Amino acid sequence: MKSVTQSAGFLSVLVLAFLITLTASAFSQDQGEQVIKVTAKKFEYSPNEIRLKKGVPVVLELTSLDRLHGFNCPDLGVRADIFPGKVSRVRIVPDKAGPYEFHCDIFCGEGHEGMTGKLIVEE
Ligand SMILES: [Cu+2]
Repeated sequence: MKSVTQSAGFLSVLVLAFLITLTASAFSQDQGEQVIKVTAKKFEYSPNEIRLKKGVPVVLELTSLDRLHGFNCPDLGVRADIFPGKVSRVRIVPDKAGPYEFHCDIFCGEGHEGMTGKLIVEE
């Protein structure tokens, strides 16, 4: 009986060690990757001005509050579909400074043409 208790104890130590390893690796993957949440809805992005640092990777987490929209920043070579109730992740490592416009490239209604924002990359 005693050995059953001992092996159960040993097993829980193993499980615990495994969980700690998992948590640690998930944590280290996030290190250095800033996450910026962006929401899209007719006909605007929030925020519509995003400041980035040249050479510093960021992950945009895009989600829509109403319908399908697009996110397109041709100057930085970034584009994604933004679905309602879903998170689309895009990773950007801006390699040049400047203001770059992004816009919705999926027709979403009368204000679609004005659905724009700016990625400002600082040196
Ligand atoms: Cu649109």
